[in-house]
Amino acid sequence: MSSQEAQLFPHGPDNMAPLESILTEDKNKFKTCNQIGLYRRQKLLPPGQSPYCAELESLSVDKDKATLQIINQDTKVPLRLQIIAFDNTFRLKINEISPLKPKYEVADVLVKEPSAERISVSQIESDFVILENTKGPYKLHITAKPFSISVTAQDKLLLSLNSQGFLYFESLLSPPKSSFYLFHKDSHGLWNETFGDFVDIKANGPASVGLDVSLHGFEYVYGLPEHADVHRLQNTGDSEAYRLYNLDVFAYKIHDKMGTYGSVPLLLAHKVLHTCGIFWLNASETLVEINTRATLQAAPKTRKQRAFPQIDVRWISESGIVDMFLLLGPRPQDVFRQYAHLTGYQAFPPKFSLGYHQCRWNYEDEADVEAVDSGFDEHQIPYDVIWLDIEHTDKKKYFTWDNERFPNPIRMQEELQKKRRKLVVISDPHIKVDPDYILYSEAKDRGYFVKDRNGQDFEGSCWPGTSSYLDFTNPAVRDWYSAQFVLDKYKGSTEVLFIWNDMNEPSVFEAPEMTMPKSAVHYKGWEHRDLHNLYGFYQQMSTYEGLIQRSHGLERPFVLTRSFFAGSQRHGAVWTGDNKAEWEYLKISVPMLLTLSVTGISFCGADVGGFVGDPDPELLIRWYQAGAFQPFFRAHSIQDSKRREPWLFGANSTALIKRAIEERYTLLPFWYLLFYRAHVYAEPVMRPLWVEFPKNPEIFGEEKQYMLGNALLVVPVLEPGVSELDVLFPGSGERWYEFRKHECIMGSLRQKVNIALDEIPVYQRGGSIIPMHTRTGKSTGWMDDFPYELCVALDSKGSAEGELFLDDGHSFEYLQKNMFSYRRLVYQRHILTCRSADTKGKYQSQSIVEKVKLMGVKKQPMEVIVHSTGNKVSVVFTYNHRLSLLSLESLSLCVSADWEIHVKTK
Ligand code: NBV
Repeated sequence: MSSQEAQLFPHGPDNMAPLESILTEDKNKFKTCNQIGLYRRQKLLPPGQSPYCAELESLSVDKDKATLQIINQDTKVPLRLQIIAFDNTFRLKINEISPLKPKYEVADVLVKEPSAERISVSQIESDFVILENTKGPYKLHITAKPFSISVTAQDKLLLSLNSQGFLYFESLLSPPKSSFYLFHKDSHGLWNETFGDFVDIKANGPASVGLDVSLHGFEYVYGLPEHADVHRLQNTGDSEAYRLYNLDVFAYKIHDKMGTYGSVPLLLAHKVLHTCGIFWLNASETLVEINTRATLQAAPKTRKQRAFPQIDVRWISESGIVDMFLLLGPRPQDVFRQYAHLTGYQAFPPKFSLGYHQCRWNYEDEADVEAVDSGFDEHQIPYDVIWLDIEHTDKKKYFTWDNERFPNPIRMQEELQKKRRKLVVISDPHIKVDPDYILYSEAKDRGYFVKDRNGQDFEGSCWPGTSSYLDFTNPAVRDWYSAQFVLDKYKGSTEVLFIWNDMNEPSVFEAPEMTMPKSAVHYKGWEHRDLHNLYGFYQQMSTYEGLIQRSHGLERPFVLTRSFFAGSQRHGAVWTGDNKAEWEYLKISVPMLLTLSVTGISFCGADVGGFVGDPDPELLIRWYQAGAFQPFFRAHSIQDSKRREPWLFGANSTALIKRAIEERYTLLPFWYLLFYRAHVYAEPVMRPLWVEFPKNPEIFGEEKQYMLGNALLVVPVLEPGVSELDVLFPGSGERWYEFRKHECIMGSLRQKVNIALDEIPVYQRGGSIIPMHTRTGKSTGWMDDFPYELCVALDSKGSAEGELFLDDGHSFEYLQKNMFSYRRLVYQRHILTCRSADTKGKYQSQSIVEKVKLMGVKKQPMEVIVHSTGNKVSVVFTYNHRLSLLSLESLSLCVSADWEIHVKTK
């Protein structure tokens, strides 16, 4: 052990003596904006005095690209602006024309270079030019002096860029000759920057970039995860800017704009008739300021002055170039598609991963795993996955097992497999410095670790003690790491083992802000500062590829990551890290997940029960009830917490937790469909109300309740002692039906509803059909052939529609061999039909629809007749007048076949 290590781990790294120092909630470990040099530098820029001018004579427009030179009048440094257009999106790239050294450009986040549509000049004058994309209604007006760009839609101003004059571009310089300069106090943080005891030496000097965008007519902006904060982005005013810098923030403070584990530099703006997105493709430390204001403008007809809202957004990044995408919608769904087209769609999760996950730091040994596993059977609670945290390894050497605690991991997994359950184990990116550890020695020999600024392998401390960090930005390292997951390489693994990537911000103890020093050096010589926010993205990417290779491209992987970037949705799931077992953290989980969801990451969740601390039974029950209706559903707790398996809180709590988990399992067909639609159409699974009710301004700020797909309104109980909830039923003319009690409530009302501890307030939207299972099994694997129930909720016109997606639940055959069955369910004019939604599908399910519940059927039917396979059969039904509820039971209709149910009223 080195002396530094001895200090850090007085009892050896395994005993983790310094946990207290690592696991502090000391915010001073992290910077505030004013402690960030690049922010201070850019804040010196006076507003409204941009030194940049566009040289319109340099404009060249070939068929799919416009190029223009812009020049800084003070420094005379010329920049090149490139504009391309596609699918109501403009991409604006600004880079130096003849740089001394190139600046970092993000690779691998965009799924491909977008193929540009035709762009042309619609007008050019001495001081401005108007460009248009021949396919869309949007135009770009470029003003020469000072340089600014406005985007209009049907001649209405939508966005403007550099209208505040904050375009900023620091070109890379040669280092100053005198080393004295490198080390003397540098208050602007140009060549060095101090934070506490840490000094950041900047080999390339200042490199920051910035740009402002004003959103005209907008009052609501969202996005920019990850912050433990409300869904609607707040004015930053004179306070802290939103920081996008991936950090390991243990027990993060809530309502804070500091960076946490992941970053998606996508901001969404919404108003009644327009939604747009601004995607700032930059992976270095980024700060975003938001200022809402109102300008006085003359109303079009009356010419009366009225306040016109505007949001000014300012993007500030440490390095790289300006690469901005304007996603112009106009509907929320268009923006989701435009963004997914660039950064990828949600990976289609294997079905098991939509079930319930049981995690703890740590399940101690094989006997513990077995006991917990059988606990679920004893209490007849469904669950799919048990998780092993860092203690399962031999001295925190990932891909190994602690032989004493886990002498026979294969047998353990076989036992799980018999019950159709899975195992997830952790695999962190830090690799123990230990020449006898094959992963370490091989990576070292191949030069696969991130280097320090002197060219040596970077060494930092983490769970195993001194560690080096794999350089996942190098494709060869990613390939090599992927290959470690192959079954004969990863000893003790089987095909039911899946992966959890933690600590991949990356977390480095005793380092500035507990992360990798920015001066560390990656593949091709890029500094860590250039790509910091991409580190976790790349690890998950490589893990995902590894699991694909392991199954020879046949099976869909499951990989959970803590750190993420734009595009991480392609590789699996994300969770919100180390929350606390407190009501406030349950409450904040909803807006945090909504924000992730609208920025492409549909498969997201928060630790159920809260990671740090011990929840009381009420909090735990309410958390299970909330978690069952959130996309990734995993209970997890810290090492020194009390055990928390669902049956440890008394019979009543067990029953309620069990019921919440069962609710999740009955709704699996619906979850599966929502994930399929996220995967194919980029529709968020969990949706803020503004996405479903984009024309109702009164709900644009709502974040306690949300929608699952377009059909279920979820109102989780987020406070203790609640017996009554104030529920907002959105949409005038909408009908809502209590999910289990079928009572109908009209939209556009706020209504008080009584809520007992055993109730989860969930409402089905009139006009929707929700597919469910009629009962639950031990795990999702037992439920494939279970019968279905269709919940048909009629709208005011007496119609409803829905879908059902079926495949084997785990392979890529739905994609490669059309082995899927995509069914469309429509209720119209008293007939429910089940037809194919995609005739390419070849999958034949054995399952049947056993029950159909129709809510909102105004009259008692005379007869109900089923038409299937050429037969017509009259079926038994019950009708409840008070609830207008028609129930059909004991049906036997094949889900993959075409059939009709006729409800005869006269
Ligand atoms: O691996 C241990 C934990 C893990 O349980 C947790 O979920 C992660 O967010 N990990 C962080 C490292 C230590 C946290 C204090």
